[in-house]
Amino acid sequence: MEEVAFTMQLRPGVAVEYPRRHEEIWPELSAVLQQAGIRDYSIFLDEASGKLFAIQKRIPNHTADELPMQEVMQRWWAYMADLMETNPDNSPIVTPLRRVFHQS
Ligand code: RM4
Repeated sequence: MEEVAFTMQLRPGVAVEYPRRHEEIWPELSAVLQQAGIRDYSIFLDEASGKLFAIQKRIPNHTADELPMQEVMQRWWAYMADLMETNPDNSPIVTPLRRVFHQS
């Protein structure tokens, strides 16, 4: 399985609200992520900087590239836009990370 990692950025002062909203993640969003082939998805927070580190696995032939077209994804991004640095379409600004070490 492919594994990808990326960063996103929180706005100041939302380090309590961001995890709170994810504790109540919408079941329909979880289902869409699952259907797109995303597995083992974690997001970590660097409290000092508000930087989010996300890591996820993607099954072969995943459709993660089609997630931005999904209505529930767009609705979640609009809901989260007050907490995150975003693009004009409300999607979070994502910086892909390059793997520089791995040990299995
Ligand atoms: C994040 C952000 C990501 C989404 C996760 C579930 O806050 O919106 O795009 O994949 O939530």
